[in-house]
Amino acid sequence: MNETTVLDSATIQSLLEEERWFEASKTFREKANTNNSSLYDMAAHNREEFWATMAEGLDWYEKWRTVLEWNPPYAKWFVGGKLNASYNCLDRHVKNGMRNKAAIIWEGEPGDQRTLTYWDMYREVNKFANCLKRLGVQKGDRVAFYMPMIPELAIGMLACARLGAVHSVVFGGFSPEALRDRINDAQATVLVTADGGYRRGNLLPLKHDADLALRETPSIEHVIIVKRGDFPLHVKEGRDHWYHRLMQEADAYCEPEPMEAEDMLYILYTSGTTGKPKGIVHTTGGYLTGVYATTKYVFDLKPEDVFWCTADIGWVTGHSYIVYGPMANGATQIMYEGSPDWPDRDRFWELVEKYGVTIFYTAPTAIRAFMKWGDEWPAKHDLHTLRLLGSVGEPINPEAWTWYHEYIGGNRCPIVDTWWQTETGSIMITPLPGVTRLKPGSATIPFPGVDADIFSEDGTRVDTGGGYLVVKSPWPSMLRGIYGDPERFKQQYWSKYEGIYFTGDGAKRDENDYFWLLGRVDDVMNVSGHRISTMEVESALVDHESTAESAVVGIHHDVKGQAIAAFVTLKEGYEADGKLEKKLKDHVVQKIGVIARPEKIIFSADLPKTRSGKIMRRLLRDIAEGKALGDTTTLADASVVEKLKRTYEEEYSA
Ligand code: 7RM
Repeated sequence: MNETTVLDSATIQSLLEEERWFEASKTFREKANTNNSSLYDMAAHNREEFWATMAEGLDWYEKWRTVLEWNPPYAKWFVGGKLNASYNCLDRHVKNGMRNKAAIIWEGEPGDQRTLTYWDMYREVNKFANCLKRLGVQKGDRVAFYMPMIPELAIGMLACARLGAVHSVVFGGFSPEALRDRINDAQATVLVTADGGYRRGNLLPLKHDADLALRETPSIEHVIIVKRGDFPLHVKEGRDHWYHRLMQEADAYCEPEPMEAEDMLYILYTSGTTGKPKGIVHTTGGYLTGVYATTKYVFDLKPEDVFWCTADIGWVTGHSYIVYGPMANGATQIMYEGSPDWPDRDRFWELVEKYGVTIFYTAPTAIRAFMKWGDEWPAKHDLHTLRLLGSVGEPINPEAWTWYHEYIGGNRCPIVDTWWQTETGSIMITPLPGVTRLKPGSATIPFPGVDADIFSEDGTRVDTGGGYLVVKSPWPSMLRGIYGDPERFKQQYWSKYEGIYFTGDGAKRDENDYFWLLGRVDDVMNVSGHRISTMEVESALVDHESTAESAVVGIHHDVKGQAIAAFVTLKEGYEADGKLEKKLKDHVVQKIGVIARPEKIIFSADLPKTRSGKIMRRLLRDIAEGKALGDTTTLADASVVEKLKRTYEEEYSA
């Protein structure tokens, strides 16, 4: 790594350079689902034909007439085609000799276990679809879910898909207000919840919280309660139904509804920068094609694999890479209810060993926590079954990448750093592990058929260096809109460049045409006219032996416009003092250059994160500029930022 690049205030400067290459072993490449350039070549030759070939991996009742109709910003894929997502995830496997293959190996936080085969899932989904039907749910109706990580969540979603009902899953850690707003926006008629769930040994009283939301959700006619534990709750006669009671009386088979490819499959809310959450809309044929193809080729998924995506199903990662992608591929997977540090910091590695996990997909925030906790936790377990690792959710800095590669992957497993969004539906920029050589910290190149590019402010292509990440052509799993808000859809994603999807992320392209994600463009700092990405300064800090995690923000500075403030979480055993502060500043200067020297370093035991684990720099900016805190409702733990604010004020008011 060294200092680079000329200054260009129109784009984002890229200052860090990573020079190491990694490649999958010869055996891995020989056995990989794809190990040459054929998919890239096919897509480069004819993108639509490539996606049509991918769609042929699904079962269709009727084949499409037209692959793509594109009226920017509205795309229709596989027009005229008919299919059912639940059929593709279940029936076809049951019919093809996989009836007794494990679909979901589930473990609860307290240690309880269940294994559901494809036949079990098929039977449960059919019955639950009949329960929903009996309560009046029809094609197109919205069904909300507010659930812990238990198999019934996947069962419920697939039951909706079977009927053609639209699911809207609200993460179980959200507040009653957040649930209420999302139910009302979608006008859901049924809510599926549970008595509760376990998190770090505590009980999440889901039905109790749902009841608070239900005071102000007039569209809800029925509530279904799954019994997870023995959590006290109130049952409202007529409205509330126990899942197990309904299931006792349900018929065993429910004919899957043949859906138009463009019929809605689900809505998933994602919090935008301003207040009101956006209901991202995904449809059936294109979405399923995207998640099916990426699961198969990015994760190199084989029938014998044990796949574990650690995300909660309440996020898009769980929708695409627990429910639809792996199940459309007939995968065997692990589903775990709880947190990685309960009862101890090796819970994940215990599970990997116990179930012989072969493919492990998690987020950088988790990897940095593992680093902070120390190598001794994974070292207690035999992780030799792992053959492929994945990362998603934030840029993974080279230091964390290297740690993951060595201590979890035993220097043996390729790492797929997968860039995508709720809006993109499936993975967009990623290595194919049997084909693409890896550089730690780079998500490498676009998946075949994905027309991603980097633009400068005026819409010209950035050949090498930093700019805005865009997608120039439609792709099958792209969002079809924001539920009930076409104006916001256009404004948010399609107004920066005509007919081109704007991701909101910054990225740079290196001399090998590799993409490096630089974080949200709203977070980019401007120091003396130089646009510097948060990610690169954070990477330089985490590169220091003492630092586990960091978040940097630009704060007002009379002379420079902005100065850099860095929040730093130290690894176990390091002391926060003035000496270390100076060392860290010098380290950034040495790695990047004097331009990136942080003005302030603020040591903090925790950083404010969203409930899906992404650092919220906006709030750190408020703290460092001494302002009142902005909206904190999407935080995982609001006390972190309150505490940080108090410490900061004490320190800097003196
Ligand atoms: C899957 C998911 C989307 C935002 C996205 C980025 C960031 C996600 C990566 C990443 C760098 C990655 N959906 N992001 N993956 N940044 N490298 N591999 O996270 O809708 O919740 O978030 O997450 O900023 O725009 S999401």
